[in-house]
Amino acid sequence: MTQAEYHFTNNQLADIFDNIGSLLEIKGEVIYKILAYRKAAESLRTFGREAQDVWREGKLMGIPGVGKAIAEKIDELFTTGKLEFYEKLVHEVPIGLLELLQVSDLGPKKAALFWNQLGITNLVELEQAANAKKLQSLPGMGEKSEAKIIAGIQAIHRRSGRIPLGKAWLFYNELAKILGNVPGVVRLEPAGSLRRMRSTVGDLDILAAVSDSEAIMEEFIHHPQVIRVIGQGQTKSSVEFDNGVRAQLWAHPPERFGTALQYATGSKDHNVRLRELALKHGLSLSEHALARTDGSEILCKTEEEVYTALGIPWIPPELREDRGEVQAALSSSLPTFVKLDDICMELHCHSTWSDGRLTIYEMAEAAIKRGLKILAITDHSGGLGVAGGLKIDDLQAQRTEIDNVQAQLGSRLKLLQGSEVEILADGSLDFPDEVLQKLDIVIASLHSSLRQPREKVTQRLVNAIQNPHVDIIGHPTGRILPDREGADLDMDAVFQAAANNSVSLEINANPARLDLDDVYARRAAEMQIPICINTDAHSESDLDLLHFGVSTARRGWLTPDMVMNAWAGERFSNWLNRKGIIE
Ligand code: DGT
Ligand code: CA
Ligand code: ZN
Repeated sequence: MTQAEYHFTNNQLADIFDNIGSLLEIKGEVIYKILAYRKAAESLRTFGREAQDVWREGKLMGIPGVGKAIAEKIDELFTTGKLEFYEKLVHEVPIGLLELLQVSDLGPKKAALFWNQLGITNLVELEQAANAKKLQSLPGMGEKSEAKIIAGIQAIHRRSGRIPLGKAWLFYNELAKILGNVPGVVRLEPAGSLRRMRSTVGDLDILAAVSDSEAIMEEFIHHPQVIRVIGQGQTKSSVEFDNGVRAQLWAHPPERFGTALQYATGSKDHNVRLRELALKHGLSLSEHALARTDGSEILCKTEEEVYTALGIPWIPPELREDRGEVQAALSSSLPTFVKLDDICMELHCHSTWSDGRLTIYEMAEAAIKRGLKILAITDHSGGLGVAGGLKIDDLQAQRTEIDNVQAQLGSRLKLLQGSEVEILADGSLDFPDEVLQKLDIVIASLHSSLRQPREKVTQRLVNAIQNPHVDIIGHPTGRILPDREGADLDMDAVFQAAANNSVSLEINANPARLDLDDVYARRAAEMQIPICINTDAHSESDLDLLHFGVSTARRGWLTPDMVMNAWAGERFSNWLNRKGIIE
């Protein structure tokens, strides 16, 4: 028997149950019911398999935290794509109230209070009421708590300005599974800053090649997570989701998909350059069409055709920021940029010896699975009590384990023993030189006292770079996207020191970091500083974050020659031995 089946990931199911829990709590439902939804959500998020597969086996109730009531709801979602209970609930309790819960220290009780007493149903209304000083006279509230709410809303505005690339990417992929399957859709591609792989994304741009856009537009605006439809049309619709993400869907017929994709990918400044170029060729380039002066259109199915019509080779999306790429294309001097397949080493990862989840052997197998040839195990140093770090005495035992694993692996993968050694607040390193000297590779990183004054924090990094045993500076600025700025570093001084000592600077591929960023990476590479791209993996799936780092490198115009993880073994070992220190 075959029947229709709707797709939901575990995270999407969990979001629904979390929302139900919160809405019930605002409604004033008894606590055990609320907790049941929360528990199911939590369990789904950490469950190792897709709930949909378990459902097909008829074993939903085998998932921890999933009892009969929840299993029935999951079943309803998979078979109908909807959940009547949820729809009814949303009818009773406005879903916009969930936005209120994102304000720090604002729980369901207060959300219920604002809703019942003032009729507030979303964040915008809450902000208006707070600014009009209407909250302070409510029971349990006061001037202070009102001011706190205003500050909390402002923090959200700052935060929700841009979405970190990692989140945007994951969410796009979830949407794409649904939108790509709408009948009639020939192609679906990300566009905008997401396709250019900017470290943060303002809104998602999604482009569909489809002759009749009605079905896909309907699917888009009725997606279960949509909380607001901002605009709606045949070629473009725009919505906001309950996770704060805004997205635009552009639909164009396949015969002009290339023109549309080129336009929607941007950046705006790149497009302006192309338009100038088009004019020089007696053409006009717009959102909809590439046309000759007589008005006749040049249909471009692919982007390559657009660029060819303008007399230049296709330019990779990551480069389209008007940073000289059009000029380089015109003079045929665009180099071949590093790509995922070029990377054959991971030089920064953690095992169970510190805070990683996999043993050294498991990490090695995971690396082999991904085609890597060299893997450096770089657990945290724990000399001065960094949580979970290795003590000096542990290093010998770890070396023995690495040797044993190496013997098992044979020539499939070369393991290096390294350390991610902490740069302490006073600028010294967490391990003494005689310990560092025995390691195959040393990463020095800042994790604490990032807010020191510029001179002091810069000097810490420069000291580390000048240490004869340090090979790499991990995530150099220490930024965390989207909120935590990096240390106030004098990057020129850092780059100069790195260039003088041939110390590598890392592009940390974790999308919460992407540090160095594209602009710094480009400058560093121009100064002949070897760049490395590492995932800093703490688990197997972290290794799959590599592409974010590679895209950042491409945005920084890096060629394989500039990226150490793409070097041949001999060049790499020569560099490791650059100071003539034999390990
Ligand atoms: P974002 O969303 O702020 O991270 O940045 P983008 O680059 O995704 O920009 P967005 O979403 O405002 O627009 C998507 C694309 O549409 C953009 O990359 C290029 C194109 N576009 C938007 N506005 C204009 C415009 O005024 N002129 C031109 N030529 N292209 C535009
Ligand atoms: Ca965008
Ligand atoms: Zn690390």
